[in-house]
Amino acid sequence: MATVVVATGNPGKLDELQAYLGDLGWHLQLKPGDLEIAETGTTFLENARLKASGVAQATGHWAIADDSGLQVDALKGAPGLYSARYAENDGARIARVLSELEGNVERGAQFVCALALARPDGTIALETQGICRGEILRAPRGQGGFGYDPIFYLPQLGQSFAELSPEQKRIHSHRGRAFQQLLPAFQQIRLD
Ligand code: ITT
Repeated sequence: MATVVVATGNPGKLDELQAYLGDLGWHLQLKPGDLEIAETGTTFLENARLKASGVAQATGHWAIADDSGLQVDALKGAPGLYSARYAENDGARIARVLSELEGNVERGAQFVCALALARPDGTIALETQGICRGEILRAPRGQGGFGYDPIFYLPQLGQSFAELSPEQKRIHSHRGRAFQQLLPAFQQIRLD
């Protein structure tokens, strides 16, 4: 069975990616800890392609990468591509978004997830993007998930991403949606 390297260093993302990919019967391998691919793209898709290609070429295996982030309407799409670099840790990143939105009644936001699957030679076999719209809360809620999940609220469910079960997050989230789009192609693809 061909190996697919999950090209992320983010443990929260890794958990979700492994859960989504688990049913495919692929042999999953973690990205080497010291392998860092520069995210120099200008879009989520470009960065997902760069990470998947770079890890595939460096390891000689198929690789799947996710580039994702939070875009806040009132902050003109920030933190966007810089979501991981917006502050030092998750708590500080959440605090920065909340303080930048303080007193602002416009709370609309979306999470975006780009996924790319690269062949061992680095060429891209599959790619897609999923979006989930919601609102930024005034204070964190919930213990689950990772990253900005405690401040991202889904009005139709009345819960933040951090209050959802992993199954609910899979149905509604940007990453879950991207996976749902690629699932038929994942099931068809021959990894050799
Ligand atoms: P890799 O590049 O190694 O995968 P990263 O954390 O640097 O890890 P990104 O550059 O794609 O990944 O940054 C995405 C950031 O967006 C991530 O660090 C989170 O802060 C945030 N993010 C993405 N998806 C999220 C989700 O489902 N819930 C909460 N925050 C999320």
